[in-house]
Amino acid sequence: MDNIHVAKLLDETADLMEIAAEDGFRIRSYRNAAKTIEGYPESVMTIVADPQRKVTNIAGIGKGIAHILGEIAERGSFDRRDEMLEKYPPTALEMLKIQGLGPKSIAVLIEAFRVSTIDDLERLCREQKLRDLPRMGAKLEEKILKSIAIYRRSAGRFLIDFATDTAEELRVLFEGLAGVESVSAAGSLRRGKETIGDVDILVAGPNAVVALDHFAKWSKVEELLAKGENKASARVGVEGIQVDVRALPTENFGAAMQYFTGSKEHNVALRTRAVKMGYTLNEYSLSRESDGKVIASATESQIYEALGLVWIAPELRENTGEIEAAEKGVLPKLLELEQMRGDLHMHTRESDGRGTLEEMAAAAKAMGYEYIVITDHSKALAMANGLDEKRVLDFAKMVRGIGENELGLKVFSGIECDILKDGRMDLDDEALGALDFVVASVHSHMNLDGSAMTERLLAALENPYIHTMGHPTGRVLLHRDAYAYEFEKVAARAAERGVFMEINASPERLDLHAALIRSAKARGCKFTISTDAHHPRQFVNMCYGVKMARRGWLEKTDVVNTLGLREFEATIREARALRLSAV
Ligand code: DGT
Ligand code: CA
Ligand code: CA
Ligand code: ZN
Repeated sequence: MDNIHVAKLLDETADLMEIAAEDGFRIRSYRNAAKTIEGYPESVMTIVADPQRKVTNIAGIGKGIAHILGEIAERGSFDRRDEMLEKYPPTALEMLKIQGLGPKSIAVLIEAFRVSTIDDLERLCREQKLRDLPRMGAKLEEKILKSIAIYRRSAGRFLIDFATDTAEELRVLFEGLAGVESVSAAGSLRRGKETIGDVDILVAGPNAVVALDHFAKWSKVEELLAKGENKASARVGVEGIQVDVRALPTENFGAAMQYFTGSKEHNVALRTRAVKMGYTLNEYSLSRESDGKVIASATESQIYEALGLVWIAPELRENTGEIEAAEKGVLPKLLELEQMRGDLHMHTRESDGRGTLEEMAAAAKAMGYEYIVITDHSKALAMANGLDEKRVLDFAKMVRGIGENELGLKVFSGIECDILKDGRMDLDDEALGALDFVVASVHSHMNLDGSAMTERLLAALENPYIHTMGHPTGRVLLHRDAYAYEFEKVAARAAERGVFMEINASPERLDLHAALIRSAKARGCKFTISTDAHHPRQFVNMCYGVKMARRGWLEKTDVVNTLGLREFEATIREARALRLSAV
């Protein structure tokens, strides 16, 4: 059993113990152990099995957890977990995924109505039964119904970083097999869509079918769904993500890549165009209708060119104007990951991050960056130990004291300052003015009505010290929808004020999404792309932010942190000076 699976058993048991309102200390010890095990570089089960070694040598694994790990090694479960599973249906775990429903409420609902499924829960809310219970009301019923809708919509979809890692493991598995020449992801993953339904992998070569055999025998396959002559599908890993692997000869690779990359809408439009030109287009080739002669099949470029188009980047293939632009030769020269020069939103141990300033700087340097901005939280986020004015001033002074080459790249002082309910900033002007760069974000009162939220954000934009709007819609993928407001109005005002829009590259957010990026650009906005890293290893998420930017048709010149250090420094200073002189 791999570490992720072991961690999941512990976490689930902790969830059930929470529903049972058990001792918080014990629950926390399960959770901490789960976290440790999930991030541990070596298989914990291997250590358990080795009589020469002790799992208790791992920091955070005590005797109690070690005993549990022994049970898991023996029979794949442990007493405590079995007890809890007897007491509560496994669907209780599913209900915890519904926002607004904590373990306490679930315990009450199970007690009062014996609810055991999401369907039960939905019915109870519709029949307005929850409002009769203590501390529950009509508002909660409404909130739960909304969360159930989000849950249903997102069930069976996965975050892009997880899907990317799965695809990468398969690439490593297939590449180098005799008879395999190329391996590539297709589908929504290749288009860089923010969530992924299933992972599509294409394998080409004179004997590409060997990949299907290797796939079917892969240790991570939980359930083989189908295996045919040139395709295999399986559910993979504890999470059960579906993977489709297709094998084909090299001469069809381009046509297959084009077909299986999609989107469906793009393909329909392209096929219509082919038919008008007297061709047929399918996963094997672009061919002449009259005599079946193959016009193009080996590469995507050949296919697009034969259709009178330049090659269209996968991120653009959503049939939102890309075919027309390719025909006219006016596709954007899309932003590239290598063009990013810095990261402008990150947290350290000063607030809720896991690394020190030095550790973050070292990891950013390894990304090849010239500069970073440290942006811990402001005081309104008390839970995250946000900074008050005094700590901000001390921090700004400390950062100014760092020598030019001391950390190998320039570190700017910054803050992720909360936008309060009325649109004021959480820190006074003196503190904000002492910092080089300010990200302004909403973290509270996210359910204001649309017009109040619009007013709130417009008010925030009047503050002369802020540089960028952090995660501008507040969505959390698969969990929370964007908060409601008039985005166009806010974007237009941001453009006037010279305040940038952030594209938050965290795979859980990817906020802004493509359509909003295009809308903001049309209104004159510039953008920052940042990872919001809470750990040194999260800087690599920049690639997902860049994908989002590309899906929003952005070029290098649209993105502020593609600038070299001196230009970037001048830009953020001048933007603020301009706003101050306009006051
Ligand atoms: P997903 O998996 O829901 O995140 O989204 P996709 O786009 O990866 O969808 P998927 O896996 O069903 O199919 C991959 C691509 O293959 C899709 O974008 C277009 C193409 N494709 C697959 N089946 C069909 C089909 O029956 N008709 C058409 N036109 N295209 C298809
Ligand atoms: Ca797919
Ligand atoms: Ca698929
Ligand atoms: Zn934030």
